[in-house]
Amino acid sequence: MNVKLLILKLFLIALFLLIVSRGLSQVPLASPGLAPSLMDAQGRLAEDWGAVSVRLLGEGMPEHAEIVVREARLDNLIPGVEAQAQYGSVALTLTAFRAPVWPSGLDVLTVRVQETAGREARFRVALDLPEGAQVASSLVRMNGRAVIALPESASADQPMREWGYDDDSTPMPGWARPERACDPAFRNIRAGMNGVPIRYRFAVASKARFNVVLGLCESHWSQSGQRPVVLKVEGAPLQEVDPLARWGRHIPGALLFEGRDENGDGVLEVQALPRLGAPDTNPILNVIWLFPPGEGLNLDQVIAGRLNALAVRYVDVGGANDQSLYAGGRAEYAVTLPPNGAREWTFLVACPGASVTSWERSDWTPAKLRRAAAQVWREWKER
Ligand SMILES: [Ca+2]
Ligand SMILES: [Ca+2]
Repeated sequence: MNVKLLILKLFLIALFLLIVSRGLSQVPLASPGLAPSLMDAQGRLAEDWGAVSVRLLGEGMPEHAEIVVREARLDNLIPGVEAQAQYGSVALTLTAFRAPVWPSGLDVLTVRVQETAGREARFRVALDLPEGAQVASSLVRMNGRAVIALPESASADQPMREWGYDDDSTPMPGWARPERACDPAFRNIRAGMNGVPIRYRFAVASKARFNVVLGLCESHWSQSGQRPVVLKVEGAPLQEVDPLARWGRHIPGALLFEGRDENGDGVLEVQALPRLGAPDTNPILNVIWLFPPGEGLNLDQVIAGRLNALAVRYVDVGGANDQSLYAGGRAEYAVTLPPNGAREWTFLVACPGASVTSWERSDWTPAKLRRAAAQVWREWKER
């Protein structure tokens, strides 16, 4: 075989593969000295807290539109990413770059829609959000961390689960080190850092009664009096416990509450709250059991995990079966575009290790952020 022809063929194959792989590859978002995030080939902006993507919904809109993601050089200088999709007569363009905001930067995502067929278009712009994300008026939060700043308040289409945490507490798997045989769920906790309450909500029959058992194991403090926790189960008297005074360090303990959906709203609320004025006001909680009502529940057996099969709910707080009350949801904007009209929104997205501030509470504007990014890259190039 002709060697030159073979080389030419191999070259063409390599070139083809390079083009294909570039066309399909993810694009990083970076700023000098900061950890990058990326937009993947499906147009999802992937961060350490999850991924956010944008699509258009509405009557006459296709269910799915092919999205083309490519590297972009904004203002001929800032490395960024641009993604485009066509939904019927509406073109969707996403542009993203990393802004060098102290200390970890933030990703700036601009969503632009343009009507292209010369007729009015009505649809919804939807931000698809990961599990546990909660849409508030100016922010989307994830386990208490502000992860997206919304340019205007969005309507939320957010399915709720039968039960889950509904708070800003932090999961800490493996935090507790129980020194006695006990249910493995004692090892994982949620903690209400900065004194935020830990709150769970369970869908129940209206006015229903339960034996609620809350499991605790303190593995940080070595003396009592540091972290008393106030435990509140709907329908039952409040109980305050200092796990060290009551059981000791690394010793799993449990408290029984005769809970009841007192206000009849079909939800049983369970909370662990800080004891105000205590040296440590970060409440912790290790395990929740909901048992049918009645006498004679043996707490030692509960702690040992031998009665889990009898429980209506068994929650390894901060562990494997823990879940947010909020399933993955969407933040939506209803839009009407006049013929050939366009609109755009700019979102601030938390990148690895950072959180965002709402637009209202920061001095940034999209233009200022872009100027700051351009300046950093100009200086970087000059070096
Ligand atoms: Ca209730
Ligand atoms: Ca747990």
